[in-house]
Amino acid sequence: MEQTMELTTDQFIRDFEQTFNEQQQTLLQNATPTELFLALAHTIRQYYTPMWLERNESLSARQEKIAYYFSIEFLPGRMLETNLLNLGILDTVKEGFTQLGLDFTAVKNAEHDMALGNGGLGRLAAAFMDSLATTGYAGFGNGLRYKYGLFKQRIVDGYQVELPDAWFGSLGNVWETRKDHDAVNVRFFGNVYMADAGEGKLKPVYSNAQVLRAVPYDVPQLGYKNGVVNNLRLWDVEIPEEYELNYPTIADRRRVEDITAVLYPDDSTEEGKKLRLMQEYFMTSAGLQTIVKSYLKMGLPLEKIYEKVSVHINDTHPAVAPAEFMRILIDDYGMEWDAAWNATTKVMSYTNHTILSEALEKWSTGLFSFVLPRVFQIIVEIDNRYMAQMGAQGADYARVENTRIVRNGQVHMAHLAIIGGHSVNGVAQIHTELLKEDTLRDFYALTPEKFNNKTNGIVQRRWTQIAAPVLSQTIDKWIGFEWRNDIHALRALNDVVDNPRAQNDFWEVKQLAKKRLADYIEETTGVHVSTDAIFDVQVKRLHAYKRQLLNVMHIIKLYWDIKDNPEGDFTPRVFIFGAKAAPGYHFAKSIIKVINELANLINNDPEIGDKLKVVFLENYRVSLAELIIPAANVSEQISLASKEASGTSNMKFMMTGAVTMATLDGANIEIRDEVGEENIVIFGMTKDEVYHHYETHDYNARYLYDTDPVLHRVINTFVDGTIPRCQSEGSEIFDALVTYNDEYFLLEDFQSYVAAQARVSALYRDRERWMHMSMMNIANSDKFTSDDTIRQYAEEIWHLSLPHAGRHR
Ligand code: 26Y
Repeated sequence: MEQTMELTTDQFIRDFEQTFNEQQQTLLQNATPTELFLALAHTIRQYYTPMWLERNESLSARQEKIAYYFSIEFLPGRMLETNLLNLGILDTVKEGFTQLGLDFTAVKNAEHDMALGNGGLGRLAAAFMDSLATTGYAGFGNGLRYKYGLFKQRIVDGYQVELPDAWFGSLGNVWETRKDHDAVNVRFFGNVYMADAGEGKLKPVYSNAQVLRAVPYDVPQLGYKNGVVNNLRLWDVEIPEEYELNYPTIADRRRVEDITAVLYPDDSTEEGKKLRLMQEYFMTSAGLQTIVKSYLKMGLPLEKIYEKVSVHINDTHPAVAPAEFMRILIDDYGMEWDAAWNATTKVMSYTNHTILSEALEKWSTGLFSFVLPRVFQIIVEIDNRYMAQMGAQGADYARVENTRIVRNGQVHMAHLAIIGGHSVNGVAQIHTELLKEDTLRDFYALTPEKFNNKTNGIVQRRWTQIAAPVLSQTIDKWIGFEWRNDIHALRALNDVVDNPRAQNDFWEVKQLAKKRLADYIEETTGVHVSTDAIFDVQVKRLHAYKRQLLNVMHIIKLYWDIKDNPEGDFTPRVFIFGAKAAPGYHFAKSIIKVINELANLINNDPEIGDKLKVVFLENYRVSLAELIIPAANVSEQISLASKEASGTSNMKFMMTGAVTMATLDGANIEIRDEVGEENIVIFGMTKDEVYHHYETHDYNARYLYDTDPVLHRVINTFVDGTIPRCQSEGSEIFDALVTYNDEYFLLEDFQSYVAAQARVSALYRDRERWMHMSMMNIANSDKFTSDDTIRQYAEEIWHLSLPHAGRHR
């Protein structure tokens, strides 16, 4: 049921002016956008605070079951417009600003992105927070309050340079509230032995442990027009007063503060070892401790905690949770092992986000037992009991051995998450199938009932109503407003995809978005791009498996086509890239350098002119995505089949009318199923073909390089001096592709990609056909709403009921 705040423009202006005067003590006209932003944010806080209090009261009065989403990343981006939209007062506030003669856009841009995440996984966690509040489910987030978010990327001489992202800087995070009374202690290091506690019981005694204080900061998560406010709890570290003497110097204190200082800027491989393990345990332990405490306040028996609490483990980073939960139940509250284990496995569930086994975290037993001695003992006990139980059931020995937690001197975190929980899910159909048949096949053979799929989703409100307001108005014009509250109503657009006037409207919308992006490109890079060209976009983390390099190879092919035949009939294209590379990922950084130098070469060649432009936009992040994605004609989703678990930007492009250039990977497959084969451009190997190569070892990149003259020339371009200033990067790429046999099969997919791109050019020239495709994508994008994804989590994994949301429901 829709419920918006009742707020007139006049009332808003009065509230805003009063808050501003109290805070800033200057004249509105003299205020900077940042000062105005702060005053506006505080005005909004006053609006939602009563709802927040009431939500907490009603949840505990009703003893509602709560799901806690544990994630080491949350990537909400800017919150101002989302909060206004969800309160139902975005238009009122914009109107108020107009009446006050203030520039709303400048104020909204003054908010720094909250970038406590690397990419897809963190953005998904933020989307789920929005959707939990919007659907009304009691779902709370639990993470870390990093002082520095994902690094800020600058491009200098074509190279990526990383700068710290001091996102809350000197202003603080305006949305958060510190909750001192919920602080808890977390222990690391030291020795643990078991002492007699009487009645035949043992209790752990710690010596020389380091005790740190975990202090929560709560960030409200507002539901869309329903009065619901959920909670995202982020933990910060402090030194407990009673231990201050242990940290006499500033350097000592710094080492402690390191635990919440930075988000690891890596989305693939393990890194940072000890500190990262400490981060993971810190947020997991602090979160679980407060969850148990607040459960006990209801006066219910601890053995039944699973009736009121679910804990979700987002990827392996919080996967210590089952062991830590056991520790709390047994050591802190005196529960017996069997009752504790029964409760733990019913509480815990886990999502896997990758089939790349190198991204499934493992810790050496030496490090783990040094940092977390008591938790390690518990893990060993869980592992022993698992072996014994499986043995007793007569399970296949090799399978059990492959699935155990402690093996070959390593602690396998995914195994702990699976054994210690009742559910494991992948994030797209193909990904879940691959987990079952490959990555986690032994687990699937032993406990098939735990496996399920939950295809990812996106907060569609952000990608239309906020990022694409003109598109949204045009949708209103053709099908009415209902889709804003019920996204499935968007399907009504299917009726007008061939209406010439509608096509014209949607064409104009895209042109406007392209103009907005073209202006930004000119401002930030100095490159002029024509909005008559196809805007062809690939934005995502830089990773070999995502194959930005395949895109580059196609661009090189086009470059030679034009050079060979400057007068030829050519469909102009602007290729737009945005991508951060993990600071230690050398190859990824080389690709960035090559893209930038190739861009220089092409953009400054008068013979090429407007036929071809290449742009690399630095510092890709959520707020930049909001500018780029609605302006795309073509969405590049070209990962090697089987490697991209799902992808989520593919869904955002689809919904704003881009046509997807796709391999049959991740959620691309489900996008094809929604829009139909004719409204997406598919190319490349299938996952079965890829796996066939793995099984037969028959792939020969050098043979392809030697025998295909086009490919030969394209690959030589990396090393023959055509692209200036990147000799070493060029030969690194050459070696990866030819000498080391092309791990991600770019050469094999190249011709099929080139042909698919030629199809795109031809389709774009047929405007009716193109607009049909584009509008079919918008019209059928409702399947990917994270509201529905989260409903499935809530019903099928967490078993939540839908509480009556808000005051007026
Ligand atoms: C181990 C550690 C260094 C690490 C840190 C971050 C490992 C993984 C990650 C992040 C992974 C990630 O973002 N995965 C993406 O998750 C999305 C949401 O499910 C998927 O759409 C996307 O395909 C997947 O790559």
